[in-house]
Amino acid sequence: MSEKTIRDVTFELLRDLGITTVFGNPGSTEETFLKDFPEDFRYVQVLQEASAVGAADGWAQAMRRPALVNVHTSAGLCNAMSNILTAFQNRTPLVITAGNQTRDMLLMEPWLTNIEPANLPRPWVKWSYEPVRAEDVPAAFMRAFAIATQPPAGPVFLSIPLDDWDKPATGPAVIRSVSHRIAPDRVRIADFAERLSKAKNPALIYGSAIARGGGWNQAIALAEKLQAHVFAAPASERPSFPESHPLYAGGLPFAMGPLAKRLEGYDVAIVIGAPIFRYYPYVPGPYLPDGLALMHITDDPAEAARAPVGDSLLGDAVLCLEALESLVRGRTAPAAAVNKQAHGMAPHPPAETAPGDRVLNAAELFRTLREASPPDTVLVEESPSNLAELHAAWPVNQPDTFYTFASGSLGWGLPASVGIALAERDSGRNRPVIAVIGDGSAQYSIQGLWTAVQQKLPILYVVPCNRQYCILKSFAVLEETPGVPGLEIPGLDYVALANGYGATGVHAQSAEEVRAAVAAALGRKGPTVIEVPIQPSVPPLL
Ligand SMILES: Cc1ncc(C[n+]2csc(CCOP(=O)(O)OP(=O)(O)O)c2C)c(N)n1
Repeated sequence: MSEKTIRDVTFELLRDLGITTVFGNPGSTEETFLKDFPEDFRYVQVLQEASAVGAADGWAQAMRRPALVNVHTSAGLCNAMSNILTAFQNRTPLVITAGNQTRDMLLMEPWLTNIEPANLPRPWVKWSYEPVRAEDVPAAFMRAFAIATQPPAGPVFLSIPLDDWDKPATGPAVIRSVSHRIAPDRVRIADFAERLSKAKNPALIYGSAIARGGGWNQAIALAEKLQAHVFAAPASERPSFPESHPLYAGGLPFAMGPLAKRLEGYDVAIVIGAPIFRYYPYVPGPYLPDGLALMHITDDPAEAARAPVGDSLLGDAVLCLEALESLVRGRTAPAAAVNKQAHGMAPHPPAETAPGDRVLNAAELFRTLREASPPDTVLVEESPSNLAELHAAWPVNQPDTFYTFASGSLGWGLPASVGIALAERDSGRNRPVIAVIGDGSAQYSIQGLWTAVQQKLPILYVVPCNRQYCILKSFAVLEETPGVPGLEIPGLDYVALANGYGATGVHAQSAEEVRAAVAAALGRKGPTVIEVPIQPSVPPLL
């Protein structure tokens, strides 16, 4: 027996693994873990668990490191679930922990018992576990870290009864390292390269795994060697290719029929680092146009198995790009000029407004925002109906300057931008962070603002206020479901909400007011929320 407690040994393990930041919201079942919190650790306090996981996700992505989150038994875990689901689809390595009741009482299920801790977060974690013995807690953390960081990366959950922490440890923790990238099968990648070399008109479909792996240069090199058009995979959460590059053809639509139509004329396509395919509305049609052969590279066997079409190869997106680039035969003839299309949604139709009562439309707002913000600004997006306008006004041309969520579960962007801004400061990059969050979306994890204030993070939140769930109105047109209640959201005052959390709240209506508000926000030490009314026109979904 060592003199050390389970807590001592676990904190030593975390320190050795480089995990010294804990995002959390505490309860009585976690105080035994947090007791005598070590001075070299940092506790990022968050007021609700969805925001804790969102902030940890943003930080982990922007730091390219796993993050630790501590939430309150089953209650906190339930609050956290929407953003755990998102972290799973974002492929973000998170170790999420919660306390549980005292082992002596668990059998009779006292207050706060997490009665099925391993089941509760499933299926949105890669692994969930409550150690059978207190002595197993440090090794369970090591296993959790290994699973979270190995491909495909993602969240894991550990439940720890509150009386485990002061028990004696059996010895020091065993630290291990694991690999983070899987190399492709050599024979199969050579075959994929040959198929690309022989193609008359190949298309490259790049997914977020390339961006996560830091593979922009490799992505450009393959496209230029092949002189192939590049599409962003539908509803990509991270761009993997410069959007102003002459070979960039835009984002693929997120529905079957339109996606297949967009790929007409290509004979070979390869999806690298994305699912086949991330659809949203059901628009029947073939998966692929006639005559198109599809290949798929992913580091996730389940994603490969799920694909309805295509031949797959397991491997890390960036290692595969490098291998393909060295194996393919280059083309000298330049690719045909691309007919570029904006991402996802169609643009808003022009709205009729009376002169004198002019509010900006989404396109005008985003153009103004882009002009008013520094070139290296990091943009976080959660503004469902305004995607086409945002991507048109704000082409992403530098790596790691755009983040959104892979899941469609609202409430990620606001807290994620807190983690991303914290990472900008921790990494010394110190780029400005602007988050465009719809007036509906901003409500799901609004208390993330408090953490931005407490951490003195100079995030600029821009809330385009159309006072409705606009995208659901677009959906209602497509699905032919008139008369749906609950699509208007009047009466929200984002200036008051911002001030209530200690942030600076500003109302801006004209382009000049937006420009002035952005300039003032960029000079502040803490967060600013700019509420901007926009025209409430409803765009077609596709
Ligand atoms: C957690 C969660 N709840 C509900 C929804 C359904 N939903 C999708 S978009 C949307 C409206 C978003 O409103 P807003 O942010 O104002 O964007 P807009 O559509 O008006 O551009 C809702 C409620 C969701 N996606 N996620």
